[in-house]
Amino acid sequence: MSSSVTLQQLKDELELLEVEAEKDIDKAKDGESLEKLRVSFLGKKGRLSAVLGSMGKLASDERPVIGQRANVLKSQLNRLIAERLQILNSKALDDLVEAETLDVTAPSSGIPLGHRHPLIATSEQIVDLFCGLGYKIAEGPEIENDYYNFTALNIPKDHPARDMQDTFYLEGDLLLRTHTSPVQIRYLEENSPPVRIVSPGRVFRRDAVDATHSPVFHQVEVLAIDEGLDFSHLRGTVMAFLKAFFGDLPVRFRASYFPFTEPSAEVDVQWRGKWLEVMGCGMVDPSVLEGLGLDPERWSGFAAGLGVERFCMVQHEIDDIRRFYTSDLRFLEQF
Ligand code: 2NL
Repeated sequence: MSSSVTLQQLKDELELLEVEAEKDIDKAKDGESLEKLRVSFLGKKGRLSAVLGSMGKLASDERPVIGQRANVLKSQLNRLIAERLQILNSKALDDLVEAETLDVTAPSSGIPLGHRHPLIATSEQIVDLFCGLGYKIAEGPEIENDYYNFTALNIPKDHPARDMQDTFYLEGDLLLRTHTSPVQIRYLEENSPPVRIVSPGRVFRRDAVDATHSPVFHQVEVLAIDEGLDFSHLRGTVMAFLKAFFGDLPVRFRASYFPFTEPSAEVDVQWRGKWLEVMGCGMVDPSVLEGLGLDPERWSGFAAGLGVERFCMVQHEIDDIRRFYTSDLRFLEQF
């Protein structure tokens, strides 16, 4: 009958419980199984509670013996569980560290490097060639006013370049520069001749986009002003530049017209059997010099301008100008 519980039986049960609990805790493989053990030994319906529950059936002087032992056992098992948990946790961390070791000697996958846009690379190449001839770089604003972009360059009021159809006008007399010539006008206001300057930059024209036209494109212009400059200096400079860029190709000058040069010429090179127009040039018109307060009887100059897109397309056999502006890495990474 359940009422017959002796002190010895409970002592034996506590001893057995201790031995089994210590063995099981020692064997536990993770926090979850430790928690199950804690519940089965020390929980409300666990084995230790069962011993304490039967204690009431002992004589009153025997109860404290079991009570004390049970309490000592409880804190002992709690401590063992905590210690075991700590060991398991640090072992789990060790396993993780072991599994995650980095091989610092493994070959790297490489850091992807960016590079210059092909257009900028071509522009710099052109600018460098003129720097080699003693030219200084001059740069200026992309937003210009009517005076620097047109009037100072002898571009008449009825010239098509001034038409709303051809120029991006902003507020007042501001506009997006249609060439880099205004940079050179600004430079001449600040510097007295002799000057030799090269001006690269973005320019803007109201063009419909197709394979050869873009409303934004890039120019390089050069300007030399000195005493005694004539067309032979212009021709010699252009020839030297084209030879350095394209190699020894046939070159021809065709008479042409620009409002700011007189005489003017367009220059073609024979590339793969076809004549290709690559730049425009001329002697600076005396009225442009006069407008800058320079005496045309003393000073003369020559100027030339080219489109960087055209040079870059020839250089790399690119057939569509839109490639430059769509930021397609499959295209750009080829350069
Ligand atoms: C072209 C033609 C040219 C100039 C640009 C210039 C600048 C000043 C004075 C006189 Cl400050 N001329 N620049 C002269 C002739 C031609 O460019 O086809 N460009 C893409």
